[in-house]
Amino acid sequence: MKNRIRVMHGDITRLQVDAIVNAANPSLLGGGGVDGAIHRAAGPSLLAACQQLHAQQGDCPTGHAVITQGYKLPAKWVIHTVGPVWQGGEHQEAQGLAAAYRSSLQLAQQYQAASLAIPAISTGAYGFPKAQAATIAVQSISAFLQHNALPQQVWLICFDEESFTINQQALGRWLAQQATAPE
Ligand code: AR6
Repeated sequence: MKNRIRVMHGDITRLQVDAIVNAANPSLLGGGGVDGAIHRAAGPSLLAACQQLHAQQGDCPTGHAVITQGYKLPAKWVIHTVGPVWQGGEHQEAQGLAAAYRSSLQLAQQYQAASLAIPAISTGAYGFPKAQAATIAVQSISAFLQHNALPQQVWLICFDEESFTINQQALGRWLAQQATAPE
């Protein structure tokens, strides 16, 4: 179990995994940050697929996720989730972020993705404090993996050095807690 979550420094668009998660917005029509990078790397077919999903389903609410192909990306699938916008912490932001991780993992499992890469959802333009977000990410992912065989491997991908350190620390704390927890 403990080796099934790893923190990695890098660009999510370059990873040879079954599925990557996009930190999207409710319109699903692209944006800046990791969303912009994924759309650029995947090519225009991704936007067309997202437009079609949006036309069918409307806005994607916070904490929900939808899936498309990866098109020109090395990843086969892109799971688009919407994290919460940080509004001070009293607006269910923690629950929304946990739900975004959970929904993404559920779709990965449904599409039989053995390997999944997830960015630090909501910690860029959406302003979620990075340390709190990292703790929620590790807890949400581990809770899911405890009850599910797929995905086998989850990578938390950090684009900047600060996020990398913070997420490594959060994973380290969680592993230490597991080591001392009673059976
Ligand atoms: N690979 C991995 N992580 C990345 C990459 C990359 N190529 N590029 C940026 N990040 P953000 P949010 C990191 O702002 O806070 C968009 O406009 C980045 O350093 O991409 O959920 C959407 O359309 C940060 O740690 O997503 C929405 O409108 C993390 O990804 C809004 O931004 C998330 O930052 C979503 O905001």
